Amino acid sequence: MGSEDPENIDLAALDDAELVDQMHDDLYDGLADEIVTGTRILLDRGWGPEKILSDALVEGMRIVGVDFRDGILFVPEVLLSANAMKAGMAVLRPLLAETGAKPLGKVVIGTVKGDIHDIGKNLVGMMLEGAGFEVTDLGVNTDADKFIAALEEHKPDILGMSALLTTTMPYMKVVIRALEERGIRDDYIVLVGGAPLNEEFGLAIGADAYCRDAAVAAETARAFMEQRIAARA
Ligand code: B1M
Repeated sequence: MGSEDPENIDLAALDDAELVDQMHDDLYDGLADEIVTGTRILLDRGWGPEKILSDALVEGMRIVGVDFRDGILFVPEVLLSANAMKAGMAVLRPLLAETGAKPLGKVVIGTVKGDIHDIGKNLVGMMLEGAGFEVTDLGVNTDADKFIAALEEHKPDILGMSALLTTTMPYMKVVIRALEERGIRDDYIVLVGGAPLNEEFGLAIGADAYCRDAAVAAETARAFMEQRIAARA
């Protein structure tokens, strides 16, 4: 596959497994148009958005991550891959967010200070919208003041924080401490996630829960929200 000119490949002529493999290659090569086309073809073939996300896009990004770690890919190439991933996610977003129901609760989410990784956070936001939450996304490199200003403005039920770097994950504790100092920590359900975190870290910093992936984030948010609604009744 690698040596074939992607412009000469008729994606629609590939069977599902070949198309998913080709999409991994196209994500690796940062080909956003091809990722959009491949995503649309899989949707037309009846694939659900969650399956396309996990099998074609997230798995493709995992492969990129391995070669980034091993020094085979560098930041400019990985940025192109990230753009291609986002182009595919943009096609799926309205399908994942389709709910029609009254919002279950509100979420404010952001990637913490010093960290510009946003693909995972964006995915979590999409899945939360799909689970019926109204989501305010603060973007990347979010400091404690910005989180707190957003909590005051939007009055959410849940605060979500994302970190992808071992150097930025401790900043989550800084945000939680800032909430404690203001006496507002218990006003919010605090959920954290990101590849270098684990459950132990989540508990150690005083979050309510660590969420391994976007699906778990949506399930966890829903479970905490149901408890909160029951406690109000
Ligand atoms: Co970066 N990067 N990166 N990077 N990057 C990692 C994270 C790294 C593991 C790569 C590696 O070495 N293998 C490594 C971190 C090592 C470490 O800290 N231990 C790393 C590094 C070192 C860096 C730089 C320092 C590189 C450099 O400049 N020398 C630099 C840092 C920049 C900064 O932030 N200050 C950097 C830059 C970049 C790019 C800009 C090129 C690009 C980001 C583009 C973007 O996001 N717009 C990038 C990328 C793409 C990656 C990898 C390859 C992929 C991350 C990703 O999008 N994964 C990543 C390797 C990897 O993770 N394997 C890597 C797909 C995504 C769907 O998964 O983000 O884990 P993930 O999200 C999941 C879960 O974690 C969870 O749900 C998501 C969906 O299922 N989750 C949450 C995430 N957030 C959540 C929040 C929640 C709940 C669940 O709240 C409730």
